[in-house]
Amino acid sequence: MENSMFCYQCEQTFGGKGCTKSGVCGKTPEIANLQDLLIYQLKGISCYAKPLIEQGKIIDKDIVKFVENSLFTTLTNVNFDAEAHVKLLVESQRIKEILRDEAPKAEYPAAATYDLSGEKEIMLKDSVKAGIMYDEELDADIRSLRSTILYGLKGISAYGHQARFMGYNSDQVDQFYFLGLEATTNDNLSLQDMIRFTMRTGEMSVEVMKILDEGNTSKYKNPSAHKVNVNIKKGPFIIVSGHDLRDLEMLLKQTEGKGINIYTHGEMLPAHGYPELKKYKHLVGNFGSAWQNQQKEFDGIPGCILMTTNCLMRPRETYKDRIFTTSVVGWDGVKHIDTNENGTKDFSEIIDKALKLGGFKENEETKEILVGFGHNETLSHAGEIVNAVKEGKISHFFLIGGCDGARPGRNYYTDFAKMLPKDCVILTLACGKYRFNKLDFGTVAGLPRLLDIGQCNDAYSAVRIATALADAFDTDVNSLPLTIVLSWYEQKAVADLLALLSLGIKGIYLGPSLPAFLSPNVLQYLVDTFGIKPISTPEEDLKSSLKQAN
Ligand code: SF4
Ligand code: SF3
Repeated sequence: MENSMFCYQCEQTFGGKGCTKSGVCGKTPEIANLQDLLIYQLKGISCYAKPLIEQGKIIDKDIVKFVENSLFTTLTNVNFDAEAHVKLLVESQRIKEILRDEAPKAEYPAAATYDLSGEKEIMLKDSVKAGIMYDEELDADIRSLRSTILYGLKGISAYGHQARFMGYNSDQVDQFYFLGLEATTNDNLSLQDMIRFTMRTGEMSVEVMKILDEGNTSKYKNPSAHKVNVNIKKGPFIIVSGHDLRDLEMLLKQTEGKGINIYTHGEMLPAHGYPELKKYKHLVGNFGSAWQNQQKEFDGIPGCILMTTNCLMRPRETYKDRIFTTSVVGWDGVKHIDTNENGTKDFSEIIDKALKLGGFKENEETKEILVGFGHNETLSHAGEIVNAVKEGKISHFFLIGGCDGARPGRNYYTDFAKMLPKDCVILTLACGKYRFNKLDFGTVAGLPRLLDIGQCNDAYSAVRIATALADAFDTDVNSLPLTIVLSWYEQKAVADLLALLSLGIKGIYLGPSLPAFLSPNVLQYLVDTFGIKPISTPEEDLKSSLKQAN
């Protein structure tokens, strides 16, 4: 038993069905099983929290934070450190007991009444009953919706964590962690109830992205167009990966005047658009490409890497001593930078290491790409865009966004972008953009044809842009000449997809493959209700999206 596991939460799941011996992502059965048990504990905590919320009680923010951090810890490519999981598990029992004492006396599900042992061996044994497939009798569609809600919540927790670190949160979302988790263990809920909870998860995803946008744009001001060098510069350096802008800001402050160049990596690229971040002269450029190439790109580099969120892959020995993690990210044996009591971080160790490593020896020729087209910047061109559409200069908008990944089928997104007629505008977000963001798409009606909206959480920005355009054309988002082509990999993309569905957005193309956790009936429901289309070939999908618009 100890060497078996079951996980099907991400797109690269083994055989398109489930990882059972070890994770394709590098997750061991030990980590996978500890994660199952941690989720089980969160469900138990939520069973006690729910009646308290119904009585009008506000759940302590430290408990909310714990649930949020724990959910985020179990998101794909975040934490691979067994000890970090054991610590969270021990804390989960303490919290469960507090809420158990406060909650009204009643019958509670097994996840609530279960008491965790403090020993890892017993935790691992007990984790069997926390497995996704443990209850063989469970209706396949209910299991599917429970998983969908849980993965949506994981995505939400990542955004919630990022916002909270800046001092922003939504009480509604905070409460929903408990209500959503409780729903995933509540045998009395019907399929209809579960569908309602799934849509509610989407609404909460919109809400958390909105709060995060508020945090990012109030702290770092609205992104504006900015050219970013994607080649390297001579000198010591630190590469910052992940999504967390506040980590980047703290590091920029602490490296000022020290002769260290800071590069963004992966999902940190949009940081260059924010005025309060791009003002730092030593934020010199963007390094590498999307997450799945990190082992090759970081191999033996003469500098350091800071991972602020996902996606972390198994570090090769050639850079294991120079990659650092922070927040909920972790890998057994990799240096972790903790948060101080006052919420700040001390980056001196990574700074010293970067200086010691000496950095790149030569400058490469500058090559620039354009970022910074969040809702504010893009909509500052709304008048021109609307006129260009009316004059027939722009025929169609394509939002090609989402996660990147390792599978060869992902060339679809490159081919698709390349194939678009010259009078089409491409909006993009999240790390899937690396499939085409270094290509030159030129301009249309005086505007760049490729507009980089930002990170995956900036799906909120995309929604703002689409809604504003719909208003300008006096129509609704579904009637715009707009096609959404989503690539998914991990659970933030699940949260993003649910967000779009909860807003009633129809006809989304989804790929590169469909989630293994969608049962045939649940998938059919999504197809029937929202017209979700699995991607086929770029030629076919382009033809049908342009045809539909005419
Ligand atoms: Fe497999 Fe993805 Fe789960 Fe990793 S996160 S174990 S790759 S399904
Ligand atoms: Fe990428 Fe991991 Fe999803 Fe924010 S960094 S999108 S995959």
